[in-house]
Amino acid sequence: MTCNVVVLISGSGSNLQALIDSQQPDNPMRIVAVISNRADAYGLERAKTAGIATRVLSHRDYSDREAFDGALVEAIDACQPDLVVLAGFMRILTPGFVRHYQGRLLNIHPSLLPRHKGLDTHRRALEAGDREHGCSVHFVTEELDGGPVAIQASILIGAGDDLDSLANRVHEQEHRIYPLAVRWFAEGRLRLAEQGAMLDGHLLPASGYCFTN
Ligand code: NHR
Ligand code: GAR
Repeated sequence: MTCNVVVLISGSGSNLQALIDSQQPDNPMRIVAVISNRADAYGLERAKTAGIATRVLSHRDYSDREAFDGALVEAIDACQPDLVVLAGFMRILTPGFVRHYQGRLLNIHPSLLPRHKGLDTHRRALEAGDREHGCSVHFVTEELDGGPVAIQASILIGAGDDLDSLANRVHEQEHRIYPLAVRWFAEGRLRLAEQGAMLDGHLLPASGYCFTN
């Protein structure tokens, strides 16, 4: 009844750390491996410190996205995970990869989806004059940052907020909602249905389960 999780990272891995810290006896989630597409990702050190197996697969060693994703699938499936978690993973995944893990692939995105899909979200929220910003955990589908949202956390943008403060405040929320979403999935409470994300047998709204701050 443990839920084996493989985490994909590209960078600092603070979300990975939050997931590591959530591994408590009462949580059925267990991280079995961390895979990075960058050898210098600090998250690899975090995993090693926690005694978790690591692997580096550099996208530069492959001729195209299909080849990289094929190797990635092989590395992931060798761990037989129940769930694959993108935690600051910066490579867009091919439709074949996404289909292979349909319903068991989660991402955390630093915006209130469907606003600000893609990169550089904090800057875009500031430049748009948004009053609210935040982060979303969503099931990954073929549409980039477009899959059904499971949980969202919002914050109010203050007059004193700049890029740094905003990123920090959103990160704090990420570290709260990602472990929760993964736990819900591990407990069998959260799943992807044809109509969208479901929690405890009920269809969630398009914005997912919402925390406002
Ligand atoms: N793949 C699919 N198919 N669908 C999603 O929803 C995905 C995905 C892969 C990653 C994370 C996503 C985010 O939360 C994610 C969601 C990378 C890029 C990107 O443009 C965009 C969105 C996300 C992640 N990556 C560049 C690329 O060419 C590389 C950028 C870099 O290396 O810094 O892959 O924001
Ligand atoms: C997080 O803010 C995450 O939402 C974002 O990258 C950061 C990774 O931080 N993800 C994306 O932008 C995906 N394109 P971390 O490595 O410290 O978890």
